[in-house]
Amino acid sequence: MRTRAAVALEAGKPLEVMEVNLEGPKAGEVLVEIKATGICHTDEFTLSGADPEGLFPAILGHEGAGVVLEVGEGVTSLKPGDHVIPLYTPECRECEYCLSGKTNLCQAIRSTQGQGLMPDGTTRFSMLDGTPILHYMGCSTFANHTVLPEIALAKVREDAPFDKICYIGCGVTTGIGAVINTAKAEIGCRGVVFGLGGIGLNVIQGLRMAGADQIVGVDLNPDKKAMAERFGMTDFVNPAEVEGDLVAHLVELTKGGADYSFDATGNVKVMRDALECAHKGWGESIIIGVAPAGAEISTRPFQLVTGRVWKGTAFGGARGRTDVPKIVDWYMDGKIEIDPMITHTLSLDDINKGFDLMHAGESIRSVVVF
Ligand code: NAD
Ligand code: AHE
Ligand code: ZN
Repeated sequence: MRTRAAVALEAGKPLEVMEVNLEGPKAGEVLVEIKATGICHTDEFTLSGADPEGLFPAILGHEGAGVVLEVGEGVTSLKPGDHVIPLYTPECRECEYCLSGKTNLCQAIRSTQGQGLMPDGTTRFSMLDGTPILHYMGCSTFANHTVLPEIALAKVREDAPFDKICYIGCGVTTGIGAVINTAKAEIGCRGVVFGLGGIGLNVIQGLRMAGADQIVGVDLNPDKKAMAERFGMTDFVNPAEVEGDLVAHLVELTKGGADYSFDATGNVKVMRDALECAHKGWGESIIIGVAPAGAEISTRPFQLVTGRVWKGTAFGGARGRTDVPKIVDWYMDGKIEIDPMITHTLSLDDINKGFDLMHAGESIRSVVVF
């Protein structure tokens, strides 16, 4: 079939919206009509050329929601008409990682996914002249139709609006999951969140759900303050306005340091500050941000010797097929909020405006509706 997609032809260039060829689903695969997709900073990171796994030409996008149109041979858990959210972290429930019970990082298809290919080592997308186009994070949601492995789709309820629940495909689950699954934050804790964008706001929302007493937000952009307060931030710190040392300021503000701190910027200097503002003896710092190729984190080992813990999280530690339908229920039941964070809704033709808004710091989430 043919479909319309925004294609990343090369790093650092705007996406090009065009008709592309899409082959039907092979065994174990599912054809999905994407109804809406968010634009995450990770899409921008890969498009910029900073991603060591970035390959071109590719169809980016990993924060989508849609409807199953067709299933390949052997697919048993989904049928045409089902509403689904694509999962860049699949859940096969069979690999060593899934069975460990210790991680959400299913490895069943990770190697081909990282090469922009389906599990059989081929791509379903091509240009009209036959040039192959690679998949991205196993999702490629910047296309009106895409093909995914069955294990990379969460089936969700049919009354949930696509243009909101697409955000659960990455930002919402990553932020809330970082608090609940990775930090396992407890009632009465103090949290510090660096970066109040599409992920950081969901960390704030997660901390509020967990019953945190203090939620400090740190961002260089003061325009992010109001939205963060709406989601539960109790104190705002703009590093550009702090006189003296930012870490010392945050330790004082939190009366000894954060029980849990989170980096949602992808900046390795910020990651260090996040670790070092964690409480001596027990504070945990969770890295969410994705750093460019070649970037490395550093700190004095003494920071860890004296009890701080450095951790990371992918997709908020969520097991997608199990947890994502529950998070959709939380949204539909009013336990979490999504709507105010979706600041812009765009057509596919205008997708590059979503990247411009992100660069300008004017959006939280832009969502493309097909
Ligand atoms: P975003 O662009 O919406 O937000 C980033 C925020 O960080 C902005 O508000 C910006 O002003 C702020 N910021 C930038 N530099 C800063 C600094 N030095 N100090 C304080 N604040 C600063 O991005 P997003 O979509 O929220 O993504 C955030 C990060 O999380 C990105 O690196 C993204 O790739 C990553 N991410 C990781 C996962 C995961 O599973 N680990 C999932 C999604 C996104
Ligand atoms: N490809 C990059 C790393 C990108 C990365 O860390 N991706 C996160 C999800 S970001 C979603 O917005 C992730 O899930 N990582 C785990 C994994 O297996 O990819 C690089 O540096 O090579
Ligand atoms: Zn993302």
